[in-house]
Amino acid sequence: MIVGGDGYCGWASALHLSKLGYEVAIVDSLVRRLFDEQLGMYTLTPITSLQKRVKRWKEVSGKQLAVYIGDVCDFEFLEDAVRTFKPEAVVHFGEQRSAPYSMMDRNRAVFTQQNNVIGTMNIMFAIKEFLPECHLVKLGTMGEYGTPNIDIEEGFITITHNGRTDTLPYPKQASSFYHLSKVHDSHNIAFACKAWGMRATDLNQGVVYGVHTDETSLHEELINRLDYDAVFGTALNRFCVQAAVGHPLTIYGKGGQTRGYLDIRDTVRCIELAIANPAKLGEFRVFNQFTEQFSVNDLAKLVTKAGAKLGLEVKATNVPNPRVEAEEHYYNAKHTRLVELGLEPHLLSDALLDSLLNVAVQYADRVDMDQILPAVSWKKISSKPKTVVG
Ligand code: NAD
Ligand code: USQ
Repeated sequence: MIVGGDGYCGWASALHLSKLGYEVAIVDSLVRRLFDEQLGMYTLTPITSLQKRVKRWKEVSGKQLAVYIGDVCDFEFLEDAVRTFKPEAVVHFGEQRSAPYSMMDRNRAVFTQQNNVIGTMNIMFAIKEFLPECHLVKLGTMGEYGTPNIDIEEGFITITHNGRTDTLPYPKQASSFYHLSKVHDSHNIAFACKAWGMRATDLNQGVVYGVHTDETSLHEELINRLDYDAVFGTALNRFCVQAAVGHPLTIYGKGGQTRGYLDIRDTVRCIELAIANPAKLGEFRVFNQFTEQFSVNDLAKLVTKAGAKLGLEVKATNVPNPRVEAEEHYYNAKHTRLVELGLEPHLLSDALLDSLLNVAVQYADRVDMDQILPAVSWKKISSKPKTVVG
């Protein structure tokens, strides 16, 4: 059961698992499409309705995806979906996932934490009551750890303090109300594993880039979303679109911000590996799900070089950082557990940058230049609703 299966990571994962022969259900409230409407921001790629996507997948692959449209914060809806479909694993992508969205105003900050924390708790309760053997695979984020001045471990760190030693959850220093919602989720899930014997894998995913996977490339109606706006667009995807339309690359502040990144083709493979190798009953596992780390300046250089090869003259600009975050810092995060399970990373290559830039060029006429510069400030967030229109 893929919760959030109409979204960027969820759609690609649902098709990948379906192709592998898993029986797959998509659960989604379609709230993400509503945010796009409300903010007047649209994916670069023209995605079709979930109904059309599912029909096309049946025609292309012969495989049927079950679909449950509803909100996982509504327990009655979730209970019905879980009792009908009886999943062996629930992959939970279904959250409000934008840091800037969560920092727009009080309303959206509260919505983000309510939607994410309660949705996850409902899934935990549904598993406990109806399917206690079911494996919860939960999408967390590398941003739960922040940017500490020591190496980041995979979930836990062994500390010796006043002569005694223990292995403890790695300290969390999230830097938006969105990233904090993931911290709260992780704590709730860890507790449920301990208290109820639930099995769970928390995938602390880095920033995802790319658009095509083997399955979404099979037909234009299966195309995935590619966000480039300043609210939902993420760094490398944004830079490729900016390069394609001749907008200077928007480096926030000094550009030394370093994060873990991965190709969407590796996201789907990581989900496959987590499901095929489930946690034990009572176990709370944490995997850091990324393949390489880059600073924003590194990404800008790579995109500038790749753009030049395609004849694009790419410039970069340092815009005042709308976020509160370290702009120069140490960063060294472990990411071995998924590789140990068999992940063979698609490292960021010229070929991928070429293909992403080409997709951006192909759909360049869909780009709304007004959505590129950031308009959400971490410091200026207030209780007054931000209407954004105009
Ligand atoms: P997305 O916004 O494209 O998709 C999320 C989907 O979940 C949407 O289709 C939305 O309608 C649905 N949803 C949200 N709340 C719901 C609810 N209460 N009930 C049912 N459906 C709901 O996001 P994405 O980029 O695919 O991210 C998926 C997950 O992966 C998120 O949890 C995100 O935090 C995590 N993640 C994403 C990235 C990234 O770079 N995109 C990186 C790390 C982690
Ligand atoms: N950044 C720029 N310029 C831009 C966009 C971003 O310099 O035009 C910088 C940001 O300031 C930040 C870094 O790039 O330092 C990453 O920002 P991002 O918007 O690409 O990613 P982030 O806000 O962290 O969120 C994304 C997803 C989120 C996921 C997270 C993984 O939206 O769902 O949890 O990546 S991680 O970053 O590892 O926490």
